[in-house]
Amino acid sequence: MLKLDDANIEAICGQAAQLPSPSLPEVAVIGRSNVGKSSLLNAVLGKRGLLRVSQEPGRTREVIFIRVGTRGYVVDLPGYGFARVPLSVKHAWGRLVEAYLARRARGVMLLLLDIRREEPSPGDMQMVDWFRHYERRFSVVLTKADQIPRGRWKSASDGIARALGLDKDNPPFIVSVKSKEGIDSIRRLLTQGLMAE
Ligand SMILES: Nc1nc2c(ncn2[C@@H]2O[C@H](COP(=O)(O)OP(=O)(O)OP(=O)(O)O)[C@@H](O)[C@H]2O)c(=O)[nH]1
Ligand SMILES: [Mg+2]
Repeated sequence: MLKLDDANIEAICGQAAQLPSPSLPEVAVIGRSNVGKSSLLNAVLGKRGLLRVSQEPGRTREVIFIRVGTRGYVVDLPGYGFARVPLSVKHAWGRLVEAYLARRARGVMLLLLDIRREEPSPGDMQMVDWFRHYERRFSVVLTKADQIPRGRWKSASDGIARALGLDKDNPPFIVSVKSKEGIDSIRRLLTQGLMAE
């Protein structure tokens, strides 16, 4: 497996114009605010304090490019769906994330959803529409699996897969940074994504 711990933040972009043009493959995480994007990347990269984690939704407002060795980038995208922000901030978010997708970098997108949510939010559905529109490959990752009994994982996963219209051969991954469940499968996914030609 790729050595993932050689990971360092290389660029933080708050505006579309600051996004670097794509060079190496990128694996990017996106999802509702507070779903656990930054926590998952810290766990997968084995660096606890690399990205800020917070109780307070909307912590990550920029696109953060983390360089992994010489192979490529892992990208932490800002979350959506937090209620108490001005409309201007929501518009800025949309422009930034859509510009990110439109760059058509090689690699894969990881869409994170909280395993406790019974159905995808409008923001989640919008992301899937954008992935399809911009022809970006994506996988779904269900986070915080420690918060529901293991016996409910499969029905939760099947429900989300159905609601998002996922292919049978690309089912959701199930993870918890607390119990470490599924972290290795995301490391493998990342390794494959960063090897993409
Ligand atoms: N129980 C549990 N809590 C988690 C898990 N992953 C993340 N959290 C908690 O969820 C909260 C949000 O985590 P973040 O990683 O900051 O979420 P984010 O998606 O990066 O949020 P934004 O940057 O605001 O978009 C923090 O309080 C984390 O400790 C998990 O697997 N299990
Ligand atoms: Mg974050």
